[in-house]
Amino acid sequence: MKQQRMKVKSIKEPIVGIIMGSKSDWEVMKNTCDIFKLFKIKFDVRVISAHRTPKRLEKFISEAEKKDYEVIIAAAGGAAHLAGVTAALTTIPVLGVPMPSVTDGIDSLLSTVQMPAGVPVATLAIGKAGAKNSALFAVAILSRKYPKIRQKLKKYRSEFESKIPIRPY
Ligand code: RP5
Repeated sequence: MKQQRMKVKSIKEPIVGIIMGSKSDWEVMKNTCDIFKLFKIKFDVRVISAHRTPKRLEKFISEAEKKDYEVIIAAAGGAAHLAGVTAALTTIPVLGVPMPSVTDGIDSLLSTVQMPAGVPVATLAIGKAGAKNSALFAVAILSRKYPKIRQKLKKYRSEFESKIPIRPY
């Protein structure tokens, strides 16, 4: 049987979409963007709310499908349904980042993580750690397809390890 060659597209165009429910989420979510900048991975970042701007969400998802995004990161706080609704509208993998809120983000975490079986959202930690890890998780996904990203991720991990002190004082 003839082997099919997998077409790996060039990564000059964004392959990651980052959406957040409010401008007030930016302080946390800029940490996600900083990681992608470090890896020189292009992304598209927007304020989109599942309940405040549902039409904007539909439009974004249809563009993401057309542009063949490989991952979408969705951050929201409170009764956080943005990641779940996004996952319902596309088969592009969705990573959810719960934003800090009036209950320290516990409401956001539970709203994002507790997806009933069938439409998954891979949920990261609340706040800054989740924001950074969402990007690193996306980088890990992309690294399976793009060898340059894989090399950079390995370098990043080894530098990360070398910065951890041996003693706490
Ligand atoms: C959510 O409501 C947003 O994701 C944000 O975390 C939270 C509060 O939004 P603002 O009232 O600050 O706009 O939809």
